[in-house]
Amino acid sequence: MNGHAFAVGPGRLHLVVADITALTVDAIVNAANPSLAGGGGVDGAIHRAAGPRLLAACLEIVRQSGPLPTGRAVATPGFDLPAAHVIHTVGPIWRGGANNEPSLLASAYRESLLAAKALRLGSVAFPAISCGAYGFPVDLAARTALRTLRQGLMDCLAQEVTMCLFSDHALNVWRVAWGALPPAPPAGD
Ligand code: AR6
Repeated sequence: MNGHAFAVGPGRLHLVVADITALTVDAIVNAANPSLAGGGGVDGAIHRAAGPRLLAACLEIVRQSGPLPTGRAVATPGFDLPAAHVIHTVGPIWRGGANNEPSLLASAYRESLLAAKALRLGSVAFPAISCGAYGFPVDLAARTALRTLRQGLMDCLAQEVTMCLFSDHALNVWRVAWGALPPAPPAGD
């Protein structure tokens, strides 16, 4: 698999090109919408690969708790996927950048890591949340996501975090963004 790995605190960040539905990790993250009823893009691919029990589990969550707000996350089993769990999150729709989009995107990553931590999972793979149908500029998404994932690794929310990109071009954008990330603030700040 084409990719890179970087040590972050006690953990590691991987940047890879892959179909996220094929990854053997404890959890894959789904870039869902608030209805959790499936959709296109990575959401559709995850539902197809997990089988119909995933939709039933998602609809039950929405029946009990209502639609999933943007920036929040919830976990289900992975059913027919190689990953044991799916963490569903909702990224922001890009509306020009003045509507809190970066902090909502950071929240989607952070809340997904917190959901993984609550289940004591070690390895989590993310797609490029909001970078498809939701139209988030990829370079800003990469910087926002990578800063949040770096902090999550330093906070020991997971041990192995994978950014699963869908093209060599995307991998390169994310690799450059990782290299250009400003240093992390010292612990305690
Ligand atoms: N593995 C990894 N990445 C993928 C895969 C895959 N199998 N398929 C697509 N991507 P999107 P969003 C990449 O549109 O922007 C859905 O309909 C894709 O190239 O899936 O958060 C939901 O139901 C892109 O870089 O998610 C929502 O309504 C990234 O995944 C809405 O779209 C995210 O693209 C969410 O939009």
